This record gives sequence, C-alpha cells and structure tokens, in this order.
Amino acid sequence: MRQPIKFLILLVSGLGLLTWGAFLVVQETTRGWVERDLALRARLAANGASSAISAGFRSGKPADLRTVLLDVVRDERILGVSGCAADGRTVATVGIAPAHFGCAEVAPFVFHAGAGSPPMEWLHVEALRGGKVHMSGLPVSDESGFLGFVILVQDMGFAERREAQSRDFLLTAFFLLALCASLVTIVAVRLSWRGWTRQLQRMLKGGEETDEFRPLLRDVRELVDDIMTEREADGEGGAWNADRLRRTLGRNLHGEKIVIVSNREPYIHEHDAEGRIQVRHPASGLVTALEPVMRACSGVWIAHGSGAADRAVVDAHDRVMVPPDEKIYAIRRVWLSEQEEQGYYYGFSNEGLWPLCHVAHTRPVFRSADWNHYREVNQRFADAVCAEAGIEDPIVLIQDYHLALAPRMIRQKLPRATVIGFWHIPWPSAERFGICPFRVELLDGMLGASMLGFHTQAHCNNFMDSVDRYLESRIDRESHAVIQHGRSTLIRPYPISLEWPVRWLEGLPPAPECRRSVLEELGLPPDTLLGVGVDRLDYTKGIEERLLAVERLLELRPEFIGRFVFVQLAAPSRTAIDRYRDLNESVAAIAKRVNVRFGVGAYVPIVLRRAHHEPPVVFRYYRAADVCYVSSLDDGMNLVAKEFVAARDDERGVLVLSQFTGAARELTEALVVNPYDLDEAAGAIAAALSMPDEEQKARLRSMRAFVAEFNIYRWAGRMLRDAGRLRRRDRLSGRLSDRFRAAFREAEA
Ligand code: ADQ
Repeated sequence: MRQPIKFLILLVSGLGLLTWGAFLVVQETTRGWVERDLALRARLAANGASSAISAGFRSGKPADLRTVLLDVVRDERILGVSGCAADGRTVATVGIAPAHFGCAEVAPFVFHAGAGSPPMEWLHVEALRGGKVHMSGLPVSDESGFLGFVILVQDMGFAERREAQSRDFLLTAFFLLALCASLVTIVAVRLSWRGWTRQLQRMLKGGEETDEFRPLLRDVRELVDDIMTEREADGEGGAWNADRLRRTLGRNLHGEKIVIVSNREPYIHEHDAEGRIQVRHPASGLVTALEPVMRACSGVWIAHGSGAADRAVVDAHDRVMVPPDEKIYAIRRVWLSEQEEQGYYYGFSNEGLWPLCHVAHTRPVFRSADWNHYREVNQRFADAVCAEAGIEDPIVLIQDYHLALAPRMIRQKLPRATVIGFWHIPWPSAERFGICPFRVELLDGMLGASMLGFHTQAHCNNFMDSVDRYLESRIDRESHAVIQHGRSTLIRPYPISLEWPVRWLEGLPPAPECRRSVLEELGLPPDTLLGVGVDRLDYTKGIEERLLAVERLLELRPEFIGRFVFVQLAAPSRTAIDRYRDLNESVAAIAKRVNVRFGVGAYVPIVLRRAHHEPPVVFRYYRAADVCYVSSLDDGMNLVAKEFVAARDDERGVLVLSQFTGAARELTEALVVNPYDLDEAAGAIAAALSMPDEEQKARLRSMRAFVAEFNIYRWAGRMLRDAGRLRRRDRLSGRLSDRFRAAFREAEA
C-alpha cells in the first residue's frame, strides 16, 4: 500500500478513537453535573416546603402531609414524592413511587450511621419505565428533632436528551475536523512529494545538489553504476564465473596485470618419502578463495616459499608457473630465514595479531624483536611487489594480517599503485585493538592502501573506530573512507566466498557413493549417522567445544550411542607455538575421554584424524556426512561451511553453524548455534540427525542458491570494479595536476 494512503487510514482511525474517547469523557462529566444538579433541586424543593412538611409530619394526619406533597410535585420534573416516618412507615405518597425504593427500603440508607448519628441524605439513579429517574432521600427535622424523611423522584429523561445532543454535536465536530485534517495532509503530502521528486529528477539529470539529497543521490548513482557495470561487463548479466570476471577485469582495468601478495602460497612443493617432489594444496581459507581468482585473471602471486622443495622448482627470478599442469600464473617466492619466520610469522602475526583479532580467550603476545622482523619482512614483500609490478601504477591485492605494513611501503615507492588490502580475519573493537603497542604503525601501514576490505560491515566499523581513536585523520562516514594527508582509503565489506562450481567436485562420485566409501574406509555400518568437522587445528575454531557438544549429545540422547559417529579432520597448524601444541593435546584428550565413556565394543563415537587432507578427500567427507558442525568461537567468514553447502548437490545433510562466524550472516538456513552452549549445540545436532528429507532439501537448496550467486568471482569482480573506478579517478586527478603544474611553470617562465 502506498505511504500516503496508509498515513490517511492511520490518521482517520486515530481521530475516530480520539472522538470516541472525548465523547466518553464528556458523557461522564455531564452526567456528574446533571446528578449534582438534581440533588440540589431536590434539596431546594424540600427546603422550600420544609415548614409545611414538618407541620404535616407533626399533625400526624396523612391527609395534611399529602396536601403539602401535592404542592411539591407541581414541578413537572418531579415525578413523585413520599413522606416517610423515621421508622420507615409510609405516611403519604403523591405521584410515582418505585416499588423497591419505598420508605421501608430507603430508611436504612438515611439512618444507616446507626442510633445517635444524624441521618444522611441518600441519592440514587434508577431505571424506571424505559427511562432513568433520580431519587433523593432527605431527612426532615424541626427544633424538636427528626420527624422523618421525604423521597423525591425526579425525571432524568431531559439529561439523557442533553447527553445525546452533546454526543451528536461532538461526533459531527470531530468528523469535520478529521475530514479537514485528512484533506490538508493529502494536499501537503502531494505537494511535498511532487516537489521532492521534481528536485530529485533534476539532480539525477545533473542539476544542482542540495545537502538534503546528496547522500541519497550518491547511493542512487552508485546503485545505477553498479547495475550498469555489472550488466555491461558481459552484456547479458547473469551468474558470475571465471569468464565474466576476466571480462570485468578487461573492461575496468584494461586487462592489466594483477599482483597478489600473501604469506601463504597456493601450491607448496614438498619431498615425499621417496624424495620425489610433490605439490600440496595448503589448508587455508585465503588460498581456497583466491586461487580461482588468480586462475581467471593470471598475473603474479607473491608469497613466502615455505615448502622444503620450493627452491628446487623456481627459475632465476624465484618464479614458478602454476597450476602445475596448466601454468596459468606465476608464483614469486620470497625466502625467509628461520629467525625471520619465527619473528614475523609465528611471533608477531600468530602470537600477537591473530589472538588480538579473535575473541577466543588467548592472550596476545607482543615482542619488540618480533615486531622488527615483521617490519623487515613486510618491506621484503613490498620490494618484491615493486620488482614484479613492471608499471608505475600496478594493481596489487595484499592479503591478510601478516602484511599490514606493506601497503604504505608499496605506496612510498609506487605512489600511483592501486593497492587493495583484504583482512581475512575479524577486526576487533577499538578498545581491544588498543592493547597492541604498535597500533599506530599498523593502522598507518594499512592506510597506504587505496581500499581496505573486510568480511562484514561490523569489522569495517570497528576498523574506522580504531582509526578514529588512535590516528590523526578524517573519517568520512558517508563515503566510508579514511582521509589522511589528503589521500583517502575506502573501507568496504566484501564477504568472501568459493568458486562456483567448486572444481574439486568434478571428478567425485555422487554423494551416496561417497558415503558408502567413507563409511567403508572408517569401518562403519551403512546405517551410521555421520557427523563431520573440518578445520585447521586452531583454538578459534572451537574444536574442543565441538567434541564436548558430541559428548553432551550422547549424554542427553543415549539412543544415538552406537549409531552416531563424529569424524574430525584436523590439519595441524602453527605447531611451533605452545598454545597450538596444547590445543592439539587437549583435543586428543577430550576425544579419548568421550570414546572411553561411550565406546562399546567396536563403536568409537569420535574419530580424530589429525592430518592434512587434500581437497578431494575433504569434499568426499562433506558428501558422506549427515551433519557438518562448524563451531568457531570467532571467525571472519569460514569457508568450510560454504564448502559443505557446495558439496551437497544431492540436497541432503544439515549444516550446524556457529553464530560467531561471518558465514552465519549469510547461511541463515543453517541451524545457527552458540558453540559455548553445549546443550543448544547438542540439541541442534540431534535435530539435524532427525530432520525430514524435505526440510534438509529446502534449507540446502536456499543456501546453495546463495553461495552460487555470491561466489568468489563476484567478490573479486566487485572489488576490482571498485578499484577500476578509483584508478580512473586517480588518473584523472593526476592528469589535472600535471596540467596545472605545466601551466604554472609556463607562467613562471
Ligand atoms: P581459515 O582460518 O584458514 O581462513 P576457513 O575459511 O574455514 O578458515 O578455511 C579453511 C580451508 O582449509 C578450507 O578450504 C578447508 O577445506 C581447508 N581445510 C580445513 N581443514 C583441513 C584439513 N584437515 N585438511 C585439508 N584442508 C583443510 C581465514 C579466516 C576465515 C576466512 C578465510 C577466507 O580465518 O574466517 O573465511 O580466511 O577469507
């Protein structure tokens, strides 16, 4: 329904209610007035005839009293009057006397205070013969004392008529008022709407902007721009895929080379047991997301060469072409000494920044020696970027918290570079970030970028709050930018995702077959209910809480003992750090305890596989599972959740997902739980295991449609398109300032 009509209906209903309320108040008030008026009239009538009435009582002859009472009822509103003795006997009656309010009935009210107390006036309203009457019981006395009392019955019909008149008057007045108010509102709304749209149209056509409309206008233009660019990218719109991303790159960035920089490399060369060189795909969300982008765009990926056989395969420039069979793009490897890796990677990045950014109850440790290594290694990466760039304004995508200082370092050498930073983990609140002794340097380093991306708007807000608190800069909350030394850095949410379709599914057998082979591999009967967890062994992933939830499930629902098995694939991670070694032991201890407690015969409830698994194996497990539980205590996005959804083309299986993941904001059809609440998590696993097929299908279908649409190509496409826009703007302002400088020099000469 249109807004003005809604408003009108509300207005009229409001006025109607108001009228009715006002009428009730007026009715109550006039009724009070009438009753007081009638009581007064009764008193006056009785007082006027008081000496005659007293004489009538004193004479003891009813006829005398009756003569007096006849005088009293001459007033047309007095319908009847009775003279009553103090003991309740009727002495004389003239006119109407209601049967159940005769002298005997009224006497107790007049003398109700008991012997010795003065008699009191009694007032009462009563329905009689289709109308209302007002009755008063009035004591009569003379100098010798109380003689009796009179009951006066007065007609109230006139009061009711007056009430009806005032009600009609009020209703008419309010109706007219409502009509006028509605008309005025309609006219005002029409006029302002017409003026507003005219102004908006004028401005959209390029007219003058007013303050009122500027933010709205910018949003509308951005939206139109977004839609147009997306449409124009491939001429037909539709789903994002590698081709469309390539076209977007060509269109917005003229096919320029992309340089990705991250600590982790997408392909690691290792020696196997026989000394042959093997390629491994690391267990890393960053790599999972970015590798398909690099396949689509080609270019160079600069990363730490961490594999034992990495040096053996690079050329003289430390480059190797990958993927091994396709050779689409180059990895440029940066070599680090053991000390540097210790200080930069394990120390500052993973003992400092990682726990700082995740609410997972592990204290960050900041050592100045680690910080020095961190700075040096960032410089090393920045130098590698400048060496690989080849042009003075390359497009550089810097990934994650290991390289926070690199954007500024690159900017110093290549001021025209388009540097995009993406932070794959959460950004903490400003208070929390403030505990880092190097907070100013980190923020300043990051702000060397042209754009900074986070998974969620909440992380963007936290980042801007941190800048606001700790750095000299201007925050432009309208355009979501930080301006420092005249340069601006856009801060935007770009929720990361997967390639679609996932390439690892290509050669995999259908889900029922995967299920059969996985159960066989685990030595489990075909009717086993299978749960799966897939993570790096990291304390932020809530693996301990996950196994405890399995324990709680078996405690609360013993019918699952013997039937439910939970397999945890846990890739060892950062094992050089004590906290990770402790976690490894603690996870093993919990699994062992639960297995001792609930294991019977061959039945082992928790199967813990602490090893790296290549992606096809991981996807086979996703396809075999009845339930996948992602229980992160804090997670930027979490791609395991999306991988599970992508793997289930049979539309079966249930995702139980921690509310503390970025993914929970998107995959709302998962069973979203608080992983700290073991009862809730156990309940969700039980619900998942007994969920009807139809419901599983409906939930998965919706989540699959979401991940398919919001895939990694769209993520990269949007980011690169925004970068393209920035580049055009920067180039234009660069050309302008060159011209000004030239004109200035000419004028000086
Ligand atoms: P990660 O913390 O690495 O990523 P996540 O997004 O869940 O976490 O990705 C993990 C990846 O590693 C997945 O592709 C998964 O298949 C793989 N993996 C996990 N366990 C494995 C195992 N045992 N063997 C082999 N592979 C395994 C960081 C952030 C996340 C963010 C990503 C991407 O912490 O919040 O989603 O970056 O931005």
